[in-house]
Formats: sequence, structure tokens, C-alpha cells
Amino acid sequence: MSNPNIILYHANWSFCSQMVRVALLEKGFSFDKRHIRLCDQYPEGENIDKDYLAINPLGTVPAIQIDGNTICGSEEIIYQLDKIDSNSAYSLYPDNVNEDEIRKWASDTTITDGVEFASTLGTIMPVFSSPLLQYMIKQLPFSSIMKILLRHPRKDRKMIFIAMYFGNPSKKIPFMGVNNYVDEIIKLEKLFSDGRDFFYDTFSHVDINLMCVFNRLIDLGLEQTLSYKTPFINEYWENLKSRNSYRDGILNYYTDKEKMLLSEYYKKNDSSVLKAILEQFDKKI
Ligand SMILES: N[C@@H](CCC(=O)N[C@@H](CS)C(=O)NCC(=O)O)C(=O)O
Repeated sequence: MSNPNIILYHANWSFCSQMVRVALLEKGFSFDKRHIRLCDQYPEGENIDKDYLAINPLGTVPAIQIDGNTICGSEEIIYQLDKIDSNSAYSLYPDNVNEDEIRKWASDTTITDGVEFASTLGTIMPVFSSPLLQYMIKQLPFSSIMKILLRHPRKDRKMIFIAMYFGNPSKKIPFMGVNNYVDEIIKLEKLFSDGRDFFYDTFSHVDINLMCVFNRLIDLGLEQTLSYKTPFINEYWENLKSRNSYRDGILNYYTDKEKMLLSEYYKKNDSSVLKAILEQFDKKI
């Protein structure tokens, strides 16, 4: 096979970018990349610059160009990448499973546009991340907030970023996700209780997304929620962590900026969300 010409537009710490990087590594593609400094983390806000909006008019990462064709959104990108002939021995869409079913799970484990926040495992992650997001946004200079106000193409994001800059909406937001999160983890625990290694027989798109979901829980100080009452999930997560793609597509992208940010954040963070989640587990298991 010949490797297509691939350019990935991504951000180091972006959850959906992590998914695409892992998929590219698992499929054995080599790729060029352009790091986009997101407006919620960096004063430059490159995702809402004219140049990037010409690539993805929604102003979000990841986006990818494959032989000149642009695709946006993690779910669709990974689906299309899997269709390209590659060196990889396996497909991220196992043959013995209905494709629509895999796509539904993939969609429910990423940030799918148009899906109500906190209603799926994927959309629970930004809800849980909101205190950290707010912490980053409060450090931006006023001029960057004005840029978001004037240029961000997504009204919903613009409103929440501005509310975070001036107020404290993230005090309550994470609690919106607690109930559904616990239900989703219990659902997964039942599935994994037959001792399987992966979501399906072989490593798939769903495993990539769950790897990124679980990794985000570490960043948020919530990793304990994967082992508290769910030994099968915990074993599965240990298995995912041992993959090279976890190290090369996720861990290796934590730069000093992310490490510093997370360690500063931990000093201020209280553990009330963790407590609320563990209490829900106590009630339900
Ligand atoms: N549905 C999209 C969501 C992409 C998304 O929300 N990306 C976040 C980073 S994980 C982003 O670009 N945030 C910057 C912003 O909204 O300004 C996908 O699956 O890729």
C-alpha cells in the first residue's frame, strides 16, 4: 500500500484529537501535523483565525486532509481512515459486527455535535472537564475573550466561554453528568464481565474512544471511578494503557504547558465531584 498524504490539524490536549492520533498510529499511517492553539487554552486562539476556519468552519479540532480532501470531526475521520488500505492487519470496524452499531457506540463516546451535553459518555467528558476549562479561560487576556466573542462561529461555545470568563458556571456543571456517568460505567461493566479484552473481539474504534475517555478521567482526578466498584472495566483499562498507541498518541503529547496546568489545577480542585460519583456507585451497586 502507499501511504496517502495526510495532514492532521489537532491540539495536544484535545480529547477528540487524541482519538484521531491513536487511530492513525493503530492503522500504521505516517502523517504530518499542524498544532492548533485552541482559544480556550491559548491567547492566540488559532482555531478561530480565518486560515483555520477555511479548513473547518466550525473552528474545532480535529480536522484532517487526506490527499487534499478535508474531513472534520473525530468520528467521521476515524471511520474514513479505516476505509483506506493500510499496513495494519486489522480493521477498526470488525467484520462480524454491524457497522451502524459500531458507529453508534463511536458517536456516543466522543463529543458529537448536536448531542445534548451529559447525555452520553462522550459528552459527559466536557461537562466533567468544565472546571479545568474555566480555570484556563480565566487566565486568558481580555483581548482573547473579545476575539472569542467576535469570531467564534459556534454560538453555544462562545456563550459558555464568556460565562466562564466572567462568572463561575463550572461550579455546578460537572454534577449534571454524575448520574448518567455512573449508569454508563455500570452498563460497560456488565458487558466486560465476560472477561473480554476489547469492546468487540478485536481492537476497534470504540476501544480508541474509551481509551481517551478514561485517560481524561485521570486528568480530572476521577480515575478512581473506574476501579471503585467495576473490576472488569479496571482490567480493560489496564489493557488499553499498555498499548503503544496510548503512549505515542496520548501521553507523549503532554507538554510542559499541560503538565504545569494540570498540577496547578489540582492544587485548587476540590474532590466534590469524585465524592458524588462514588456515592452514586454506592447507591447503584
Ligand atoms: N464533534 C467534534 C467535536 C470537536 C471538538 O469539540 N473539539 C474541541 C477540542 S476536543 C475544540 O476544538 N474546542 C475548541 C473550541 O470549541 O473553541 C469531533 O468529534 O471532533
